Amino acid sequence: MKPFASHAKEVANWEYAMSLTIKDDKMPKTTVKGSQFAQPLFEFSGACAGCGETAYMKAVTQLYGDRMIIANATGCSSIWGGSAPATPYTTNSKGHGPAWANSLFEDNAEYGYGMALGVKTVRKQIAAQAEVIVASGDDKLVPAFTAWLEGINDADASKAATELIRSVVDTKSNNADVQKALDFVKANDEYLVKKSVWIVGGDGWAYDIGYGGLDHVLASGENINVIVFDTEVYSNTGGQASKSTPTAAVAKFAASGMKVKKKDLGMIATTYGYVYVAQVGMGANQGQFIKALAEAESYDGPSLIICYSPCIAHGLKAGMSSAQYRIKEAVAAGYWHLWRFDPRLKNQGKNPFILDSKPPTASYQDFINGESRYTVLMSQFPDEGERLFVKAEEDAKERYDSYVRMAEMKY
Ligand SMILES: Cc1ncc(C[n+]2csc(CCOP(=O)(O)OP(=O)(O)O)c2C)c(N)n1
Ligand code: SF4
Repeated sequence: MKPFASHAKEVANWEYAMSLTIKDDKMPKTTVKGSQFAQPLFEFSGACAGCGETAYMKAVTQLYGDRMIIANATGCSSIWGGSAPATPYTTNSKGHGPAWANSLFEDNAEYGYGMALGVKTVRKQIAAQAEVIVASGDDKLVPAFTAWLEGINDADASKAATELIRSVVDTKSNNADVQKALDFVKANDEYLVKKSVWIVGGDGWAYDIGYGGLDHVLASGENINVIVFDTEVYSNTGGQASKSTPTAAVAKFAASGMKVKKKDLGMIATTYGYVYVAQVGMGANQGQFIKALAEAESYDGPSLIICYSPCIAHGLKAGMSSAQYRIKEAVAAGYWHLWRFDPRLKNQGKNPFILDSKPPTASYQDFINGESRYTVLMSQFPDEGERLFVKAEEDAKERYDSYVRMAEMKY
């Protein structure tokens, strides 16, 4: 933090920057480069500097923010995402931006599921009214409503058709049923564009306390997207161990190091066969992350993306400014693995599991020695540290080997 006066000269630069227009139509947003020309509808969050969680959310809003609905589990993401009276979520020049809400820690998946079902129900009702309008044969109305019905589940097509509908929806009709239908469409205008529902939260929510609900919602087959910011601890309440905390890491309730292996939430979700799952690490492979986002969002079913998120609770020796670089090192050391499971590939006779991580090229032990959540164990309980550091590496290798086996399966 610096006194405002020392930054006053930046006001003119800010004003100039704000006068520039967004140029997001030069290349597809689903590429790394294209995504970064799009306007983030998430800015100025209250997270710790370098927080691994927020960078993911910023990118999601660049791709889908103008039609996003977010159900946020309690945790850091509900604090940096909604530190009243301000919110980092914002709108574009058309006034469109994410709709955001936070219910409880324990019911967030169900909360987002309800939102998805609610949106689906209203859109079905609009579709029924649109059919009445099309059946009337009214030349002025039919093209717009036909276009909307045809593109109802396509984001770009529904956006274009929504503009057409808005240009004719105030037409007065002598047909009472058509007039009633037009009134209904106008009253529910905000649901015309296809929505993108995102259920987000931390590992304490997803792996532990909200897991029953998350499992229920993934099993439902509904078209929802889930993002888990995996900091491997309950960050917001000061770093308690969750089922995501890896062997040997020291956390509250695991003061002499976590004794058991990290839960593989992603692999559990793949057992349904119809859930899209990805494990990503932005700093290790931005392309893989953006690809996973686009695949998850376009999948007409449940999707789960687990994002490795460095946190102040990790005690990075290189400091939080190295957070993205640490993700890269985590993947190189075989500490974190990148993969995707796309059920659509099965229909093409292909293996749905794609291992994006290469075999480790760096030392696992060097990696964990870069974080005080591990080194504190060695200094306080050296014997236990020796044992658990070896086990931690074995556990990570066992996990990677299970992915290799999945990737080699014949379909
Ligand atoms: C049922 C319930 N238990 C505990 C809490 C307290 N609580 C609020 S946020 C939080 C930690 C969240 O951790 P995580 O889901 O990992 O998210 P992070 O903060 O790491 O992003 C806890 C324990 C709560 N709000 N509700
Ligand atoms: S405690 Fe961790 S997850 Fe929470 S805002 Fe800070 S860096 Fe991010």
